[in-house]
Amino acid sequence: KPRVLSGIQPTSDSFHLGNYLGALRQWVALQDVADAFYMVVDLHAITVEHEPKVLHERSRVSAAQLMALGVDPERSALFVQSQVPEHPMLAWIMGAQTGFGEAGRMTQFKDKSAKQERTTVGLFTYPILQAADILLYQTDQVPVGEDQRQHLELTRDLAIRFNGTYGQTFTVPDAYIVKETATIKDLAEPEKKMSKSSASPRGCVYLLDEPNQMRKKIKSAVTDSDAEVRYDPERKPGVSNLMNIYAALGSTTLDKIEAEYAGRGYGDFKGDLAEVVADSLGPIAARTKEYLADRAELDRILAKGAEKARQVASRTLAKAYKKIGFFPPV
Ligand code: AQP
Repeated sequence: KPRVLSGIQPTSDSFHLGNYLGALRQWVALQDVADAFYMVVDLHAITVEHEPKVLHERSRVSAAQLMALGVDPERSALFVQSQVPEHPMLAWIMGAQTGFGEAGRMTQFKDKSAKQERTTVGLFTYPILQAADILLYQTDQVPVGEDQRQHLELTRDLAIRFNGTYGQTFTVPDAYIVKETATIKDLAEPEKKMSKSSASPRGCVYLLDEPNQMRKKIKSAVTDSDAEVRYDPERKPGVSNLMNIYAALGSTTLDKIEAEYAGRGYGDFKGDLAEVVADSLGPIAARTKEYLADRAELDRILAKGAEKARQVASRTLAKAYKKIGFFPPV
């Protein structure tokens, strides 16, 4: 079975439709065919401003949401990153393999630091920690959205470089990106990716939104003036984004959608999509709440996941320590 690993930041109260279609849906599906490790990456979340109590709670809510979406802790290791100390330990080693200029080329750092008043070194070295996250598990495939492609390339480069210098140590991972849903766009500004930090809250459908809120956001999505449901991401980014969402959630194809709504305008199309979105995502909030009702049990599940993760992570770390000339971790 291939080894799969991915992570998500607990930086908001709810994940959104972009997280779901770009990554989380694949997490759930891959459990059937892979040996999966999924984590809530709280170490990454502290690279931007945060409130400790809120972070702590969001890590739990994030884990509960993942379970509500179908991540099964019996089959996959589900854990919180900070409970596995091997992550920052390997990150230090990987940092020593990374060129300063190489790290400086990461576009996510440029984008995110431009939005911050105060930029931390942690935000700069974020992709190096991410490389360590992935390499610790001898990961074959990393299900992520398109915005993570550059970080995956860096991870591959670092693995190849380390293996070349010190001898075979890490599996070189591949990004697992589903083309059709690789970048879900903001509903209010369809030239940008859907994001929690989007300017307009109307542009982002949260998984924990009330179904009516979801419907409203879909119905008020920005489209264009030619009233034709046709796939053309260049010229019709708004409509094309909605079509991608429809195809993914409604298990249909772009061609079928075009045929179905030919000559009918946007009203019918948006109305139907609003129902598809509300039906698919609506039940997640209640299921999340159920998992949150027993916090002690949730914490136990996460601790068990961390134990399972450490068994693999500690083996890889010991190997890397030996290769680089360190004494073994005790
Ligand atoms: N719009 C998107 N389309 C497809 N995939 C997306 N992902 C994020 N946005 C989209 C994927 O979701 C996973 C988790 O991402 P993260 O924890 O790094 O969250 P993020 O990138 O911080 O999410 P946001 O909303 O984009 O946050 P901000 O506003 O802080 O930048 C990843 O696999 C990511 O590719």
